[in-house]
Amino acid sequence: MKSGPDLHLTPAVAKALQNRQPVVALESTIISHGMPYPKNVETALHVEAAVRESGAVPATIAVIGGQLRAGLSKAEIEYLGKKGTAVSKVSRRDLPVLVARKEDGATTVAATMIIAALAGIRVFATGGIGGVHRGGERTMDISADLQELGRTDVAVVCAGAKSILDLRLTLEYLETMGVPVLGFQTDELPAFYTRTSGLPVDCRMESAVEIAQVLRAKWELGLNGGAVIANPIPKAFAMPQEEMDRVIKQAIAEAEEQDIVGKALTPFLLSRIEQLTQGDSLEANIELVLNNARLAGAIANAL
Ligand code: PSU
Ligand code: MN
Repeated sequence: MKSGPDLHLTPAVAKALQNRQPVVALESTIISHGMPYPKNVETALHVEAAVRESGAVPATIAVIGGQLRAGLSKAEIEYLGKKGTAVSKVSRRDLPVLVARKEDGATTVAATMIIAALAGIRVFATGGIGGVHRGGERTMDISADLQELGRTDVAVVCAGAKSILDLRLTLEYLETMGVPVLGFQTDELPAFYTRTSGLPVDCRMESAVEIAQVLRAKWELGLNGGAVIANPIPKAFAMPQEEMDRVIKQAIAEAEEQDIVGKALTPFLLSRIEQLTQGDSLEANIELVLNNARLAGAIANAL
């Protein structure tokens, strides 16, 4: 008996892939768990528009009724955004359960990469990736995103990672997994809200074409796995580092006090940071995702 994954593409995505036109994958946990309603829905639609303006087709990825979806309708994006954290957050380990039970889920970077790769999409834009949490050497809280980057052939355009994580350990883990970390017009890993982290990327890239050449070389060599394309937040929207350091410290302390662990930790920290900065961080978050969508579009075009 032969059976494939229950993968469903919208007609626009299917047509673009068939004609070898550029497609950019987008994740859905950022919609349900990463931002509050209604800004999350508004942003998801603006990000799709930004991908279209760059000449690529957007494919927002999620699990709906147990179906793996590449491309969502407006109504489906609205549904995930409105339901918020009541939707399951789906990483690699959660996918089979949702498929078997025919349930809905919002996909993390890891699960989005898996579905993108199944569909044949090679470029994916988001805000920030998961990583090794602070104290990870003790708690072993290491996002499944990092293992996925080590095995699944999708390039992830992001603004680095938030310093809710231990960025030094995150880079060490990516090195171990053989994941290139390419800085777009920067020598440093950006720290999401800020353009710098004090930590170097592996290699600075000047253009989308140069990035596409590295990706092509990687995959032609049979080196499985993804790449991190680190794109700093535009200067005009960067946040003051001292303020973010203070807010992140407080959010982490509260999570420890309340014993928040496992998959609930990252969403808890994200929402506390947003509350503690009175929404300023949300605006920065929106702008950096749009910026990443445009770069991903350019890379997909170049590929
Ligand atoms: N970091 C952000 N915004 C996000 C996430 C992380 O700045 O929305 C989401 C992404 O979906 C990412 C996931 O894949 O959280 C990582 O969760 P965890 O740390 O539980 O692996
Ligand atoms: Mn975790």
